[in-house]
Amino acid sequence: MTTGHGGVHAVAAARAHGVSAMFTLSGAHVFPLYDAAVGGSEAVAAEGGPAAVRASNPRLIDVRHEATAAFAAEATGRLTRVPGLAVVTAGPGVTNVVSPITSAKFNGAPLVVIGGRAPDFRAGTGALQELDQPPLLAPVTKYAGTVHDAALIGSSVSEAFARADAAHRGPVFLDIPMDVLYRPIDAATPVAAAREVHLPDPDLVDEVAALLAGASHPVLLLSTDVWADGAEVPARRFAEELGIPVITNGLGRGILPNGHPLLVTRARSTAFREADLVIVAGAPLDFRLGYGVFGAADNPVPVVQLVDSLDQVALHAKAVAVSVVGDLPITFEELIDAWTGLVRRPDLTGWTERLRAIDAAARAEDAVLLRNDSDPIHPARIYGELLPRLTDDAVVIGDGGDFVSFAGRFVEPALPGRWLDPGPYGCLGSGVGYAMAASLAHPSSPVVLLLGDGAAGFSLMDVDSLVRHKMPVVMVMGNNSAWGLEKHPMRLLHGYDVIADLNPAVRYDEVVIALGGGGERVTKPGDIGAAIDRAMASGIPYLLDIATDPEAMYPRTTMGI
Ligand SMILES: Cc1ncc(C[n+]2csc(CCOP(=O)(O)OP(=O)(O)O)c2C)c(N)n1
Ligand SMILES: [Mg+2]
Repeated sequence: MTTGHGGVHAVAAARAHGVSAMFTLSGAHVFPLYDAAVGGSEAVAAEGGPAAVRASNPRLIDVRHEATAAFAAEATGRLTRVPGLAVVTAGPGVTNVVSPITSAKFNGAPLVVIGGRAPDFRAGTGALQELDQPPLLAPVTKYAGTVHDAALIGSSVSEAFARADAAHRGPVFLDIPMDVLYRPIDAATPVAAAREVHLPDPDLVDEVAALLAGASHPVLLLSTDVWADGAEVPARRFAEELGIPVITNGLGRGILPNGHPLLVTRARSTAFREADLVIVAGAPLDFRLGYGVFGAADNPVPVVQLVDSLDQVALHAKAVAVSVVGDLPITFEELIDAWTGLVRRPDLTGWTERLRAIDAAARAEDAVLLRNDSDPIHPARIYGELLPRLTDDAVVIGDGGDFVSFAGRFVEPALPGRWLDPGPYGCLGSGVGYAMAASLAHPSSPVVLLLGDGAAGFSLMDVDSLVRHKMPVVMVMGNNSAWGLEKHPMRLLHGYDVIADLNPAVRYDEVVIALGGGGERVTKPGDIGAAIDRAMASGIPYLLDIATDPEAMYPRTTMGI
């Protein structure tokens, strides 16, 4: 039994689901949630202040823009595989988190957002910030609703976490009217039920094995949901049993660590063009995967999809031969069994070696770019200096356009769950929130945030939050004084560009210093390495504002349309 106002019941439910942080920005509509997080006024009085009682409760992480709070909660779900929690005040607090909630939807990230709401007893009379919020969030959540009964707060919040964490993972929004949230009540203490198990259809698993038996040029793509579903170990074992070449993307990066003999990410276009079977595990068949068309458009390569839930099956991709729906760890285990049971198992050595050679050649070309000595600095040189300084446990986060696209090409993580990009929704401004989540999830690992100068403008004020919460994020900015990933495409489409230039005189490093962090501006390629060393050794949020060549654009093959 739990006794107290609604905040106590909501926090008890969050705790039952393993939540250890509440990302938020203050608002009176949600004070009871803070009160519960610090243990109530008696505990605060006994402990001599709220800071002292934080340790045994979900830690309150307060920020300067609600978007940062919700991005941090989204990234917590992605990195830790425990749903993240953001709490925002009524009205503008809620409307400020529509973009991060949508990102969570696109990323299959387990996220619960609790919003304040004007009191029910004032409904329709014009109370401050009164807005019917769930209809705004309904299209971008798995569920959006209002809790009108104080007795149901605990069970509703518990249900919200269970829904967010069920396949296919995603965001859930609840708002609680202020009078309901403040009402004291006794209710059963929520318990988190075990996740439901979804077994793949064994006949479909056999069909995949049969397709593999007949394929001489198969390719396996490992993506975000392989990590999200906790399938990284069986997925790697499956790849190694088959000797199948592997490409990774999203949070699937690192499942096969850099240097693994089956990892042929840099031979991706040849692999997809010449494949006779493509197995896509844990990713939608969207623009990043050519909408599921590999090989010749009029005679595409058969595709196998391994997904965690029925709504992930691509209905638009005509080349899909089999879609296996089920928990991905079980699916991979059963595929290993089916494969080892085959009478004839094709030898993939020649095919894998061919792709490895192409991958190695591409990396050798990269090595030249990474040493680029041009002045102004080419963005690739920044990665040339950064890569040897990244430890295996480093978390690398990208927020920007072209500068971050280079990262996608050059940074090959050594461990899974250590790479965060914005995902297919492509929302700039997620970086500082994502970095907060990484600092909490991996407090002893370096957290490196790669920032475009344009992207930085969305959230740089929240470096103040990094400083206050002692999160020593290393920010590496590729500053081309432009919205590069718009400037170059506009030139391509229109022959000129407009409103794509940013002010080259802005000192982003000084902004960070003013907020209590450290920073410096770098203009010479030879100075980058030592500056990264200083940033990593500083122990504080530190921004390297590295002036790069505005003309150095990322060689893009798709604009995502
Ligand atoms: C919220 C949001 N607004 C606008 C865009 C469109 N957009 C995509 S990339 C980009 C340019 C990013 O510039 P910057 O961060 O400086 O990186 P650069 O391409 O210059 O390396 C813009 C404006 C977006 N993706 N998200
Ligand atoms: Mg830029």
